[in-house]
Order: sequence, then C-alpha cells, then structure tokens
Amino acid sequence: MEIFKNIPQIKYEGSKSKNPLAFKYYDADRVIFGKKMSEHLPFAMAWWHNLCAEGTDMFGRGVADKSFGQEYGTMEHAKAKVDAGFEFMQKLGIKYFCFHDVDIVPEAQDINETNRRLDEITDYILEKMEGTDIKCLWGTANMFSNPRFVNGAGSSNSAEVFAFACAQVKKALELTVKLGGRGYVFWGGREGYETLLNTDMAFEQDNIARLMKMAVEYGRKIGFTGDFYIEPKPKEPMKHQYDFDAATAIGFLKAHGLDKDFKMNIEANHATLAGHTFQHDLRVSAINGMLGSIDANQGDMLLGWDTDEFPFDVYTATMCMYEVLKAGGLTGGFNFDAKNRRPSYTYEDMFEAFILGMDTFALGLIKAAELIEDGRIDGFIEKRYSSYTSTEIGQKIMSEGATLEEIAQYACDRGTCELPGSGKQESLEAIVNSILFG
Ligand code: XLS
Ligand code: NI
Ligand code: NI
Repeated sequence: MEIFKNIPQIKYEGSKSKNPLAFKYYDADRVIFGKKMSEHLPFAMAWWHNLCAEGTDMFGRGVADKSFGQEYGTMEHAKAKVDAGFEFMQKLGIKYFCFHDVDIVPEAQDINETNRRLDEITDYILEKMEGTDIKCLWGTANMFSNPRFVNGAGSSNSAEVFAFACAQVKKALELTVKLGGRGYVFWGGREGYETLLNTDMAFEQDNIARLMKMAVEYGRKIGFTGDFYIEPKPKEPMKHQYDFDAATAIGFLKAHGLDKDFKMNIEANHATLAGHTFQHDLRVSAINGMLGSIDANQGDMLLGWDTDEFPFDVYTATMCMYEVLKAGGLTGGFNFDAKNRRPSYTYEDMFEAFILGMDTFALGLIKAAELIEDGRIDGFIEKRYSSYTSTEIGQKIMSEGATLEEIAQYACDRGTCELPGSGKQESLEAIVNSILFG
C-alpha cells in the first residue's frame, strides 16, 4: 500500500527546474573524478528523525503525523514505519538507512521482550531489503533515552546500568550484522557529567573504553568487519561530554588502544557546537586516517544547541566535499541526521528536505571537484611551505638528526628574521567565490 500518495519518484531535472519535487543538482549517474555521484555520496536516512520524530519540543507536542495509519507503540506501527521508510528511500533513490535499536520497535519494560521485538522487526526489514539495493549504513544502541541512563551508560556510576548498556550494545551489534551494516556508532550523549563534585572522571572514561573494547571483541567474533565509529559532540544533553570533538575522541581512542577499530562519524552541527567549523573536524579526522562517516546536517549559528537542520549552506558543503575528496572518500556515508523544522510537518516537507540536503551536497561535490581541478588553492598551500624544501635551512630542519643548537645557530648568524609571507586569505576566498558563482 502506497503511503506517500501524491509523491512521485524524484528525478533529476537540472538547475533550471522549478519543480520542488525534483533534484536540481543531484544527478546519480553523473561522473565526477571517475566515480558516479551516487558512489561519492552514499546518502542515508536516519530512522529516528524521519520516521519517528513528530516535531515535539520542550514547549509543545508533536505536529507531524508519523502514525502511518497505525496505533503508536504497537508492532503494527513499527512495521508501518518500515513500509514508509522503504517507500521513502525508494522514491528518493536513497540506498542506506541508520537506526537506533529503539527507533525500530517500541521499547518494552523487560529487555528480553524488546529483544524479541527487535528480532521480529529485523526479519521484516530483511524481507523488505530483498529485491532492492537498500542497505544498512550503521546501527547503534540508544543509551540515552531510557531513565536508567540518567548518569550515562558506559560512564554510569551503577554497575547494573553498565550491564544493561552491554546488553543493548550486544543486541544492536547483532542486528547491525544481520542487516549487513557498514558501521556501528557510539554517540556518547550521556557519557559526560554535570558536576565534578560527584564524578570520578578517570574511572568513567576507563569504563567507556572497557565497554568499547568488549564491543569490538564481540563484534569481530560475530563477523562484523565494518568500522566502529565515535560520533563526537561537546555537550547536550550533558553539560560536559567526554567525546568533545574529533581531536579529543581520537586521543581517547589512542590512549586506550582502540584506534585500529574505530573511526570518526563527524556531524556538522556537533562540530559547530564545539566551536569548530565542520571542515575542521573533518580535517582532524582525515589527517589521523579516521574519517569514517558523516552525519550531514547543519546548525543555526544564532542558537547554542543541536538544531539538526537539513544542509542548505553550499559553502560548508563544498568545503566538506573538498575534505572528503582529498581523503579519498568515506568508508561510511552521508547520514541525514536532520529533521524538518517543526512548522514543516507534511509528508511533502519530508521529501523536500531530503531533496534540499541531497542537492546541497551534490553542489558541494561539483564545486569541490572544480576547486581541486582549478589547483590554485592547492598550489598556494604548496608554495606557502616551500621554504622547508627549497632553502638550505629548511632542508636542514627536515633532515634526520637536526639539533636545536645548529638550527638556533642559523638564526643567530642571521640576526634578524624576515616575515613569513602573506597568507592571502581574501584572495583565496575570492577564488572560492569565483568557482561557486562563476
Ligand atoms: C545526537 C546524535 C545522535 C547520533 C546517533 O545529537 O546526533 O542522533 O547520531 O545516536
Ligand atoms: Ni546530533
Ligand atoms: Ni548524529
């Protein structure tokens, strides 16, 4: 039964099209740098925002109807969400989905009953996957909504809560493997603290690592060959979250010997909450060989929380795709961890939001490829550091066994130092504009 009745198959019509239900830039088969757009941009639908969230906020109830004709809280409703999700993805040509355990079934009082429901629904999802090219991008366990996680999951003060976190991670890993997921995500939403007056920070961090190590061991044992991801976020819901940003999370992984199995899942809005640009956290991940996957959304610079908006900012998308192209692509994909604004509550809005997001990233890809092909930015960067290869003192600094004394001697022999050369920021920004706007 068709759920989104008035929505046709979404097609590429080109940038001149005025049809709101058509792609203007996302042309799945267009080849850029030898790869189809659809391969550069493995887009994913986030189950939670798209099929579950009804636009509830701190001050008001839901406004979007996500019942899909069934009673909330029932397995019939869970199945209707699967039907809606697959129809939605097929109409948009989206090939991946991401889920939390409790997005796909109503959570029961007893975890054993929840697990039984999870088995049932994933059988149904598998059935739906057959005959389509839709796959799972990543799975995760929601270890932040249930009241037992009030003090965190791996970082909880309660050993009993830690055990329930293990049970959820174990099950979510099994489901991810069952659905052929490429990755498994840890987003430490409540892994943090409110006050150090009641917190043993070292103990909590060691315990998070303990949980992650057990997850890696178990995952590998049951045949999970994909990447584990940490999704950094500095705050919200906790005041201080341990996975503050990419640099912090990478340091944590290295300190605990987890860096071989983990990569980063970088969310744009989380990077900006940490006071960075999206591009910054992508670059930090990439230079550490840990750029795995992306939660594609954007924040509002006037607001201090995770607004999870659909990507609209082409500058940001361009610089994101510049990082992704330079890194040789993602092992994961682009998950629209994004939701419609509360007043955009119709089915049509859901499609138009994805069209906006997909077109924004398609434009970003096209423009990033042009920037790289143009070569002026890369050329400038290369020249900017050339004193390390083209001058005698530069070569000496870079040589094996260089000592502080001999390098210092060079400076003293010179007596005064020349300025390091203009950074040319405005000139480079003008290049970006000329490529973006022709
Ligand atoms: C919340 C996070 C969350 C993760 C998955 O801010 O973005 O949605 O992506 O748990
Ligand atoms: Ni988020
Ligand atoms: Ni996210």
